Amino acid sequence: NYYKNRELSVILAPFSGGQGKLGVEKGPKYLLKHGLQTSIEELGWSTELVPSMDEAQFVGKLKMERESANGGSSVVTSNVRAKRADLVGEATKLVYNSVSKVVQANRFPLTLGGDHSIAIGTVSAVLEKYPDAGVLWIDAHADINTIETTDSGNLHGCPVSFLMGLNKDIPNCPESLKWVPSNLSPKKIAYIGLRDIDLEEKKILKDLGIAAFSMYHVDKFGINAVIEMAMKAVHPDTNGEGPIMCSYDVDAVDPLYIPATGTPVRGGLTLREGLFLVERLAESGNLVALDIVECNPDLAIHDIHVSNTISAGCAIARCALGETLL
Ligand code: 5AB
Ligand code: MN
Ligand code: MN
Ligand code: MN
Repeated sequence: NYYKNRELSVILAPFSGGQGKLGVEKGPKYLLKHGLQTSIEELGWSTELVPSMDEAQFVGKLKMERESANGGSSVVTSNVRAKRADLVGEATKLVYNSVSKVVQANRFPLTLGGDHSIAIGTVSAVLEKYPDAGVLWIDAHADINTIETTDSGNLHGCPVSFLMGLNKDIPNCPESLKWVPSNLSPKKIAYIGLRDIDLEEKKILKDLGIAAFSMYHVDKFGINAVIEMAMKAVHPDTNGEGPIMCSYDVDAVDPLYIPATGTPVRGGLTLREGLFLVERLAESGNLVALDIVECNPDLAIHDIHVSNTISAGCAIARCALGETLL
């Protein structure tokens, strides 16, 4: 069991530059306001808060960037298609620094996003501490677009390609992201929840032989079989045993339960399936790190959408940390 001393750091990653909708930077604040830290302490963890970056500073930069784009004078700041790569590089490096300190001190990093680009920082820091760790990417999307294949240019759709170093040989790969150690092997990631994959992403998943469990597999085999197949896929020699990091995009869960998110896709996990996944990881005793990303309270149409989304986000954290284990 990797976290028997039950010391945890809540790392705040209030960054929204990996996509175009403001509001996702408010995720950490809302999750904390809902009592996340106290409820984790009630589960027997000692906790601390780690603010990895200055939220207002990044929001300011994003707004400036938007105005200059609207002004039309300097629309093209670089000749790559990745949007705001400078800010994403800066923010993810800050997240990386915070997560590195936390894992090196043998504490459990719970990182609250922000958009999913921040996983560039979390996963690379966790893999430096646990080189053998498998990554479970819970998401409706594969997030493996390269800077060449991305249609939207949004880097929250690209973190896995950076973690694997797939952009290294592409000319004009943004300087700002060259710090990424790219220490994730295609053999060490498994997806659960997929249902909106771009055509070129599909080709990458196939070519690299990546374990990808879509909603089709969840329906066909059931969520317990899928999580066990995923654990075995990342730890084939030890029958699924070994350190696991979970990067949890809340859009994996159906928007019926989690509506306030930037890229909702219908036909997702039920709330129970979404919680069972992390309960199963808690039970395994192998979980070494967790991200919860893409809660955007500003996208809610009704107040009830905010509380549904935020309470589900908190429940994911609590279940992953052992709340429902007897
Ligand atoms: B998320 C899309 N594949 O590249 C793209 O929410 C969506 O972190 C990416 O999973 C969704 O823009 C990114 C169309
Ligand atoms: Mn997603
Ligand atoms: Mn799409
Ligand atoms: Mn994602």
